[in-house]
Amino acid sequence: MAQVLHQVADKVVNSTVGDAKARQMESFTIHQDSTTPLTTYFGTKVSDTDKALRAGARGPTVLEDFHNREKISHFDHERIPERVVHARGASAFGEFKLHIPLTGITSAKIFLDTGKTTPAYVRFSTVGGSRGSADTVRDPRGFASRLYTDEGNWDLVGNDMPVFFIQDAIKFPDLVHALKPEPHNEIPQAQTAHDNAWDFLSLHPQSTHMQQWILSDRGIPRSFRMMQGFGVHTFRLINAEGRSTFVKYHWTPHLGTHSLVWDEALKLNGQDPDFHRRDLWDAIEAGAYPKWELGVQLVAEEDEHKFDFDLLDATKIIPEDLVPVKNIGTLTLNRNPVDYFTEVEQVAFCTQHIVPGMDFSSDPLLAGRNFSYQDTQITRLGINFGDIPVNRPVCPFATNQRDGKPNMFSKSNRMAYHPNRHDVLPLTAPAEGGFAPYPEKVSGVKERAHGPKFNEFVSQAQLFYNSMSEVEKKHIIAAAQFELSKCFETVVQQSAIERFNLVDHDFALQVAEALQDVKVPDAVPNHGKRSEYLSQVTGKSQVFTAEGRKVGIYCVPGFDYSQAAPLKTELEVAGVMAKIVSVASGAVKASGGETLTAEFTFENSRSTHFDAIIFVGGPDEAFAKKLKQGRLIHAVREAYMHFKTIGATGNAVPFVTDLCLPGDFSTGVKGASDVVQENGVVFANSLGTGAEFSKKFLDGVARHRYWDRDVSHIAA
Ligand code: HDD
Repeated sequence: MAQVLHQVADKVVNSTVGDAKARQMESFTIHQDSTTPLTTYFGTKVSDTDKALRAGARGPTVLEDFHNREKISHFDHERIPERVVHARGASAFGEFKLHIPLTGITSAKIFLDTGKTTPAYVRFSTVGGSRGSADTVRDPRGFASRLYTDEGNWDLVGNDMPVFFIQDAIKFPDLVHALKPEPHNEIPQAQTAHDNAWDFLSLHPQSTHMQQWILSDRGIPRSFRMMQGFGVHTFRLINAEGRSTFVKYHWTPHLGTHSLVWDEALKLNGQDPDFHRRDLWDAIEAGAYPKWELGVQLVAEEDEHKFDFDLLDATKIIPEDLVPVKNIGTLTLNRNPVDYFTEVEQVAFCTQHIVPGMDFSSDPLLAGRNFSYQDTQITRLGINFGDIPVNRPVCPFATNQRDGKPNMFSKSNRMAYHPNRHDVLPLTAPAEGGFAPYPEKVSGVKERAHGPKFNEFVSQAQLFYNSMSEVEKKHIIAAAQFELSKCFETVVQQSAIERFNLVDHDFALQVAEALQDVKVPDAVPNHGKRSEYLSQVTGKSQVFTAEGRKVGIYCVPGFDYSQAAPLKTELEVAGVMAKIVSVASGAVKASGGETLTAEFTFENSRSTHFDAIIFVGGPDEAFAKKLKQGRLIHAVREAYMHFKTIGATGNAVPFVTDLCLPGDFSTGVKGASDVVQENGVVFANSLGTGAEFSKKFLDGVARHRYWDRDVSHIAA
């Protein structure tokens, strides 16, 4: 009988707590507390870590101090190269549950077994900025997901936009060199608003469609929790008989797909550069676990050529109007990492990590990625990056790969080759779960070329622009004006305007209003087609909910507890994170002596930290006067300008209505206890109608923004 040796068997802790990945990670976690004395790396107890060993109190420091040398030397090597792109990111663990099996489409068990809960991991990121750059810059967002399936890790390394700038991976170094800061002075950080970026983009017609996506509100998401994710490429699913179906993957957030406004994004870059990672962390800590549906667009092999675009072209979507997205499972993120460096910085995604029942298409962008990711992990982490806990599969695994640095596991198998005399690590046939590539028939001459449909660049850019609501179009125009106005060479502006003109003449004309030196060419036809699914304002699959939103309840000390406390509870019952904001953090006293705990202060936060704000009234005129301070006036005006819902109760009402709705409502509410909602300002003199107030306020929060505000109620 063959001697069966297991090469690397993970010590999965014998516990029922958490899923298989959590238990595996726990087995690699070092716990240190007050019972563990400080030692050197090699176990010698340390009695002083604050003063180096010296020859006399004022004498030279001696080399013999091994603790001093170990400490400084380790510190000197603490950093690893940051990711060349997507350097800034945040992650969470979670789980995936299938609810609709893809029977007959694939043999991948992850898509067949609805009874199974699969451990999951997602890293969200910006693309262009360095590790320490701000979160709310205009950029695509990475949405790199990993499912630790029973058949190996499946990495779907996508973005929050369904298309990409380029069609062929050979152009990726050029793209990144152009988008990164200018090489001579490394300015600007984490932005595409500079000459090289728009020079590259306007000289590459293939980026025309992606330009629309980054200029649109998609480029400044409200939250990682409110972003779609897309696999971008066309992949394949393979069934047990070896039949292939083309597939595009979509992650659709339960909280809807929502964005910041540009002014808010700019301010947040300074006020809270960690806005997105904090938002994800806080939501998970609060138990408000973000969820996404995994959707698939399936195209039969024989339908490959029935579209007017090429399925292998990553600058094209398959419009949902043509092929519906079928949601098949739910991803929930429910666990924050324990240690950022080991679990986020060292996660190594690879597009080539797929499992049996899946395969690639011949998309030339994907082919290059399948080389690049493995390659970059070697530079970042070393050849044994697969041994790092977050990268290890939870299914049994064993390879004949050996050595390399550092290598932490002793392998008892003495025959690291195949075949061998004891049949250690036998191969597995496809029927037994072994991976089998799809036997695609290929033929052709060796040439540097793409299919003819790759040469059409404008149609889907027009489709995107045409599908936007008026307010979204305004945002695209403003974004394009901002970006190009930061390009200092007219040739770059001119070239971009000419490209924009091919998308839509009116769009180009409006962008050009902010650029003195450009000439808009004559109009070219726009096909006028629209998609029902692309707008974040009117899109068919858009979700509007107050759940998961953050509301600031502004309580000046001496506030009326009976107005604030029930409101906080009602908001929380609706899934809102309701935060008290006051002059100082900690317990804030109400007029009756009761307290609420302030997590934010008027000075350490701004209205930008919240999706909506509420001002709570107090007992008398003296209290009402206290509201009239610069910081609070600014909060109201800023929230109003950012189209957010603003609430006011009791005698805080005139303070808010005077600022937001001068004229009609300057004296507050018409009927004493009526709840009024006027252009996103919700107010009630008395909270006898508390539930009605909460309902109207929550309806406003769910709407996301009151977009029509910029044309109405503007103070003269
Ligand atoms: Fe990439 C990282 C997404 C094209 C080369 N990419 C990276 C990450 C995401 C994407 C989300 C971060 C992974 C993480 O969180 O660790 N990349 C995309 C998408 C693309 C794409 C959606 C187009 C559809 N990428 C692309 C090409 C190449 C690369 C064409 C190279 C030819 N990408 C890399 C990389 C990175 C990376 C250099 C940097 C760090 C890493 O891989 O792990 O290899």
